[in-house]
Amino acid sequence: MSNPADVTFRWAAALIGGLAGAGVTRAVISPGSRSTPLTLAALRHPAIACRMVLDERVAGFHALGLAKAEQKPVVLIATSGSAIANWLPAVVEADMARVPLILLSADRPPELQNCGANQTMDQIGLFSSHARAFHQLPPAEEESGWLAPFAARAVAQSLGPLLGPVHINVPLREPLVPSADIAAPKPGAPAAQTLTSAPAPTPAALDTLSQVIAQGRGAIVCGTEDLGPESRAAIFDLAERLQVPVFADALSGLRFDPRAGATVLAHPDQVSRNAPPADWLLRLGGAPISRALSDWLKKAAGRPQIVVGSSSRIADPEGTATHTLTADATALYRALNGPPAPADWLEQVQALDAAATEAAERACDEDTPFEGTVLRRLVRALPAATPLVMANSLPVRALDWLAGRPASGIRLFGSRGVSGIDGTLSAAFGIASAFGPTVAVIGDLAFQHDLGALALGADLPLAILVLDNSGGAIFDHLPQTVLPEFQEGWLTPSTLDIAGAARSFGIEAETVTSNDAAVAGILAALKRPAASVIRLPIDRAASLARFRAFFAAR
Ligand SMILES: Cc1ncc(C[n+]2csc(CCOP(=O)(O)OP(=O)(O)O)c2C)c(N)n1
Repeated sequence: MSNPADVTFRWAAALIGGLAGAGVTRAVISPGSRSTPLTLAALRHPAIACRMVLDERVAGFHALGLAKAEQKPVVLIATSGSAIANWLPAVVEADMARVPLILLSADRPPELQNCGANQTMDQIGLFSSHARAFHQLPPAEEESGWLAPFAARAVAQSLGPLLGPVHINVPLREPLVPSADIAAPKPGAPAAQTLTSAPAPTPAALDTLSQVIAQGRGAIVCGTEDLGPESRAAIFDLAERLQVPVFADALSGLRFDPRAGATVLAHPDQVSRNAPPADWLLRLGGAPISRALSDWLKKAAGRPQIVVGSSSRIADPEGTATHTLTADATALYRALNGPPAPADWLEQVQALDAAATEAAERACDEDTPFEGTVLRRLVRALPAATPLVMANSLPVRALDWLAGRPASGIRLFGSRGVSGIDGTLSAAFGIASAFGPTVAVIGDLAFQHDLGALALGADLPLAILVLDNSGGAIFDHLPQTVLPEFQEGWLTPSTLDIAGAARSFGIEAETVTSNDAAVAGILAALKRPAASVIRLPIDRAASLARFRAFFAAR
């Protein structure tokens, strides 16, 4: 009779081999005892690159960053109990941002459930509606041939029709350590590949939409999703053909694309504060960050607003859509056509954009540390194709307000699924692991929130710029600022020694006192094989005054 630990190992290896056969190449693993067969099978699998990450919350976001960068599912493995509950923040982000993850949770076998066994809880359906599917495996058996096709189906579920996390709960019985001479897992037969693709627009839909965009002064509005280089090219062409402006969120990447022409506004947020409402709107790539832009969409309520998504989740938080469409974006923009808008429309909007550009240059022309200035200069200084990860809160908004349209060819990443300030560094390390030298820009509180991620910094080239404005400076821009309890309840400045904390993880860190020194520090950091932290202290009140002066400029 086979050694039961060997049966369990071969079972886990069949599962991991099935995932590999379906195209999975990365696993992010947190240490634990119950998960031993899964961990060992992944570590010994020839086609799976593994990274061990102690903190499961960090592991979840790290896998999220990797999966976003490589656009394919990444496996998470952890032990039973609270360990896997720490994946939840990354799982909800992956759900809303549509990022494929395979969650392999180790569990106790049925005989140890509901009897007070150590580190045991109900793990069934733990991720609720945030997982595209939940699968409960039986305890290991000799017959494991069905696990490979099962694993391939799980991978397929993570890839569509709506990309996202899939949870597989794996009960594992002791003994957990296989014989020393057990064979290494086989690569696994290649499974059918899952190709993702959105539907092509039907002629009827094209006909309806072409009629909508044939009348008046329209605009294209791109949200925070990066639709990829092909779609971007199709959007540029469409805007040229129709002679309409493109209001593109910074995270969409359109403003950083060297092919962006003069239809792509440099300062869509500022322009939308002053522009008259458009006659029709074509909205794509999710919702934009800018509140002013969202208000501008509301001003055009009642006029045709076409919202396009690549999946059934259509973003229309303003509730002003008149038409929604799920279609392949590139195919749609290539096929749409109509007469050009009246000539004075684009000129009028471009004049507002030129004024906004002048105002932005004025707001950023001195070297006193300021979020806007350092970001405006950074996005122009980074080498083309550098990944730039923007933390939520003020960093991503300051970029949207003041980066302009540098067309520098850098690649933007954000975390706008649920817009948390958590896990930013963990995900940025994932992006650095996939792409090499990467920059992350983050506020002091978001930095503190993800301190544990710094443990990943020893061999991953991440240049971290901390905009240290002594607390949650975003709240200065919100109505809460008038509250007498503002400092205590919202700003919540921290006493963390940011550079010291980084150094305690063995990471090089320095504090700089000018925007240019921060940019130079990041450029130098990009050449190092490990993480570095550059901290730029910023005076909150002065920063707020500069933002306000910019918004007030006409
Ligand atoms: C996980 C999570 N917790 C809380 C919030 C609410 N929140 C939004 S911004 C913010 C402050 C962030 O401060 P910091 O990172 O220093 O950036 P700053 O606004 O100062 O640039 C908080 C607590 C959130 N978005 N996500």
